[in-house]
Amino acid sequence: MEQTYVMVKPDGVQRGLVGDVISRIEKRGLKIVALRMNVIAEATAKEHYGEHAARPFFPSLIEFITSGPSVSMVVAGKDAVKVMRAVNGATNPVEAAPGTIRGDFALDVGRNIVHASDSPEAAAREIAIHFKDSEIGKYSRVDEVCLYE
Ligand code: DAT
Ligand code: MG
Repeated sequence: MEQTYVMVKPDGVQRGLVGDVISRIEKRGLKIVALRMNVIAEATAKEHYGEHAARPFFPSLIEFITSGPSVSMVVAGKDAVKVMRAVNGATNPVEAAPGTIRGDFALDVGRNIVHASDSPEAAAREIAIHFKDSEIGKYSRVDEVCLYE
C-alpha cells in the first residue's frame, strides 16, 4: 500500500479541525498508520519545506508552521498520495473545490490547514523526516475487504 505524509498545520489545530480532517481521511478508506502532535522544530520545518527555500513566503511559512502544535500522520492506502492531495484540495483555498478540506474551511493560501506530500518520492522523504520506521504501525482495517476489489 502506498504511504503519504499528512500534517494538520497549526491553524487547523487551533481552529479545532483535527477531528474533521482525521474523519475525512478515515471515511475515505485511507488508513492512519502513524500519528503525533508536536511543535515542529525550525530545522525540521526548513528541511520539510526545502524546495521552497528561495521563495519570498519561505520565512513566514517556517514561522507559521513552527508557531504551535501541528499533527503529523502517515496515511496509507491505494494511491494514497494522489487521493490525499484531492482530499486537501488546491493549495490556494480560493481555488479549492467545495468538498475538499481547503475548499470547505479555508480562505488564505498561508492558512490552508493541511499538508500532504505531492509525489511518492516526496512522501518517502517527508515520512523519513518526521517518523522513525518503528513509529509506523502495521495493521489491517476490518473494512479493507469492502474497500478493495
Ligand atoms: P501544497 O501545500 O499544496 O503542497 P506548495 O508546496 O506549493 O503547496 O506550498 C507549500 C505551502 O507554502 C502552502 O501550503 C502554503 C504556502 N504557500 C505556497 N504558495 C504561497 C504563496 N504564494 N504565498 C504564501 N504562502 C504560500
Ligand atoms: Mg507542497
